[in-house]
This record gives sequence, C-alpha cells and structure tokens, in this order.
Amino acid sequence: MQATGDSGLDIPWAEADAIIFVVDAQDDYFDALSKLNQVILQGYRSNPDIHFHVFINKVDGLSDDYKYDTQRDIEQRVHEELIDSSHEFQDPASTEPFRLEAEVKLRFHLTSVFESSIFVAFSRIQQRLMQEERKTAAAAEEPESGQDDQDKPSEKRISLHDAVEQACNLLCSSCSLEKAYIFDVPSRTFVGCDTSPFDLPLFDVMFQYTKFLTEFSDLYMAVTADTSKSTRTWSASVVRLGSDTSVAFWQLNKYDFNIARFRTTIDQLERLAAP
Ligand SMILES: Nc1nc2c(ncn2[C@@H]2O[C@H](COP(=O)(O)OP(=O)(O)OP(=O)(O)O)[C@@H](O)[C@H]2O)c(=O)[nH]1
Ligand SMILES: [Mg+2]
Repeated sequence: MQATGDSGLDIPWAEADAIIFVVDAQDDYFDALSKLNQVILQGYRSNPDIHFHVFINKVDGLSDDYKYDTQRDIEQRVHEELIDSSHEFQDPASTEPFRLEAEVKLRFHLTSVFESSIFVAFSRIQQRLMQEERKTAAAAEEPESGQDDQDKPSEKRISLHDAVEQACNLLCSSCSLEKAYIFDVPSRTFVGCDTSPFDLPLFDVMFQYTKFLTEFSDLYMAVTADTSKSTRTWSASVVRLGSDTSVAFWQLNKYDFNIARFRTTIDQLERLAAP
C-alpha cells in the first residue's frame, strides 16, 4: 500500500526545479486531481522549492464560460485537498497552523496544443525559473557570517527575468513600440516582455510571424552566402499589417537559448535602449 503522498513516481525531486502536471479538461479529472495531490505532497516533502505547474489541457474544445468554470473547479478542488493535507506537515513545536496551500508554489495554466496557449504556458514557466535565479545569485553573494561586508559593492544583481523586462520597457519607451517580446525562436517560447498588459490577440500575431519567418528561412538554406560582401549576418524583418500596425523582428544572438550568453545580450540591449 502506498503511503499518503506517495505518487509512485520515480522522480529525482531534489534536483527538480519544476513539475508539469497535465490534466485533460475534456475527460473526468477526479482521479487525475487525486494523483496531482499525491505528486504535490511527495514533491513538497522532498523539495519545498519545486514549482508545480498544472496544465488544464484540451481547452480548445470548451466554450469560454465552461473553460473558466473548469479552471475554477479544478483550482478549488486542488486547494481543498491541500488544506486537508496540511496537518501532515505541521511542526509539533509550532503554535501556528501550517498552511500547505499557501506555502506550495503552484500555478494553473489553460492550455491547448492547437493554440499558442501551450507555448505561453511554457514561456511563463521559463520566466518563473528565471526569477528564481535572483535568489540563487543573491544567496551566493550574501556575505558569510562573521565576514566584514563593508567593502561589498552596494549594487544588487537583478534576476535575468527583471533584466529582460527592463530591457523591453526601455525598448518600448525609446522606440515607441506598443509591445516588445524577446523570443527563443527554436522553442517558440518567449523569455520575457515589457510590463504592459499581456494581450493574447497581439501575441498571436507575433507568434504566427515568428513561425512564418522560421518556415521561410528554410528557403534560403541552400543559398551560399557571399560572405565577402555581407555587412551583417543577423536577420531582421519588418512587415506592415495595416495603417497603424507593424511587426518587426530583430535577431539578438545566433544560438539557441543560453542563459550566460543571453545575459550579455540583454546588458547590451539595455545600454542601446537607454535614453
Ligand atoms: N483537442 C485537443 N486534443 C488534444 C490536445 N492535446 C492532445 N490532444 C489529442 O489527444 C489525443 C491523445 O489522447 P489523450 O487523452 O491525451 O491520451 P490518453 O489519455 O493517453 O488516452 P485515453 O485513455 O484514450 O484518454 C491525441 O489525438 C491528441 O491529438 C489538446 O490540447 N486539444
Ligand atoms: Mg485521455
């Protein structure tokens, strides 16, 4: 018999940063939610820093009203199960009741593999993990106990997530852009955007545009570039969609997503966009 919170899954919990749990919104999800509860309990017990992301998937077949009702229903059920399981984590020495539902890092995403929503969900997860980098970086820079920290520089290292956001904000204000996203083109996810509200129809335009560019770029694969004449090697493209809408694409670096190289690119971008 399984112990409470034993999901039966063989996962190296201590090394996991995030767990994605997919629930089929077009099917009966009660069994899936009790499995999810076991996964959360076991994961949290082994590593309280894990981020749990629940994909409420196949929502393309549901009406808008039903979609949000389903999300509310799932969130509420998961929440209640976490409240019921909280006593398992209660520290007997503490007089404060332990609230697992408040402690666990849990997010829900409405997704469909036939829409951009699944890519938005993966992007959000990526960004949450980039936020986390700040804690690791800050913790690494914290002076060891007993050390004199008077000579420490006062500048705090910000997270990659915040740096991307600042760079996008600067780009928008200096270049009068409505919205700026930084995309990882091969995975079709975005690593960050400016702080103006997320607009799904606007995002979809850009999302389709990057797909179009990727597909189009294959046409040039066989063309041998005359590198002696070339003045630039990175791609750029602008398309005008209407009298007041244009989409512009600039390649920032040459390689697949790499955090260290990407930070350098962001630093350069911030300097360029600075007024
Ligand atoms: N409409 C829709 N279909 C999806 C989505 N994601 C996966 N599918 C389809 O779901 C089918 C696979 O069925 P699933 O229910 O995921 O598989 P399963 O749960 O292992 O199989 P069952 O026991 O039959 O439910 C494939 O045909 C996929 O194309 C989605 O977001 N929306
Ligand atoms: Mg199924």
